[in-house]
Amino acid sequence: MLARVVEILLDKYKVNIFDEKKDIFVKSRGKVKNKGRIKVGDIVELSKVSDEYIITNICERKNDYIRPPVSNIDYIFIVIAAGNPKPDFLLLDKQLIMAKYHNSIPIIVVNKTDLKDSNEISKYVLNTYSKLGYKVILTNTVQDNLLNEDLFKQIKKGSLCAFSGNSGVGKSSIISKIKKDGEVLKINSISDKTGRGRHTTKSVTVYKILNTENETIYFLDTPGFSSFEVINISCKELKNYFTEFNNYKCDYNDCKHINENNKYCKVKSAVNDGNIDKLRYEHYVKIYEELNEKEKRLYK
Ligand SMILES: Nc1nc2c(ncn2[C@@H]2O[C@H](COP(=O)(O)OP(=O)(O)OP(=O)(O)O)[C@@H](O)[C@H]2O)c(=O)[nH]1
Ligand SMILES: [Mg+2]
Ligand SMILES: [Zn+2]
Repeated sequence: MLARVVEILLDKYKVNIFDEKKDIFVKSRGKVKNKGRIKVGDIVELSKVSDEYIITNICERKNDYIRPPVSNIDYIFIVIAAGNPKPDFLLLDKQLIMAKYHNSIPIIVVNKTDLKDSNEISKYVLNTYSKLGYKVILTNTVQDNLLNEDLFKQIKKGSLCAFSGNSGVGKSSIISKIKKDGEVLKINSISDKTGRGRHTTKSVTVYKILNTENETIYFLDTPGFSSFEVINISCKELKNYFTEFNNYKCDYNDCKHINENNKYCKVKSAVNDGNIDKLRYEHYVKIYEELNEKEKRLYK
């Protein structure tokens, strides 16, 4: 019998049985545990042992995220706040890279657009990222303009949508606004003293949401993070994750777009001419250097 893992508790798992559409609690067999950690999003095989079901196998994953710790993600909603906390665009770019690596469809959500001074940030994100082909949604949970219904039409039945982003950007708030069955999530109250969250989400939880066709889709609320690393991608491959570079043909085929002379590097001259966003380019260089350092340490 197949089921989806929807919550991980101390010593058991809550799973949603595919055929019966109901949730039950099960334990796992030691052997499966050694195969790797069971994650929310996993599809698992259940077998009946005496009177109870146990997890006997983890089915092959479509993708396997470390941060947030989830698997089989179809859509990843990358949430930033237009203020409090101040948007971290390096973190956004890193998450976009990992979304592409994992073959999930990224959707950028700019939350807290009710805050004054949020306009400039909204405009920057719209201008920069829509142009690159990313879907951008501006929203806030204070007024009533929620994630628009159009979006729900696009999301296919049974899809897994994970919410990702640093602590306090409003992931849990957005999901509780969307949910129609009235269940309220624990919302992070940011402590004035430390600027850090007090009721931050501690584990991944799945919520069933109905799309406009009344079909079930799954929203995964995940714990926020303060740091994030690009992994499994080499510094050489990194440029393929910045699709805006593809429009320019540098004189050298293996141009890194870093130390090369502007005369030969068309990407660098596009940055100078304002045709490639400067901040995006700076993040490319920064992530390149981080990956390069890591590789040097590995092969030393
Ligand atoms: N002004 C404003 N505040 C918001 C908005 N959305 C959420 N907040 C507030 O932001 C704080 C953090 O919200 P959460 O939903 O807990 O944030 P989170 O991303 O789930 O945080 P973690 O669980 O720690 O990762 C709370 O005090 C919310 O009331 C918004 O649109 N506008
Ligand atoms: Mg939360
Ligand atoms: Zn170049």
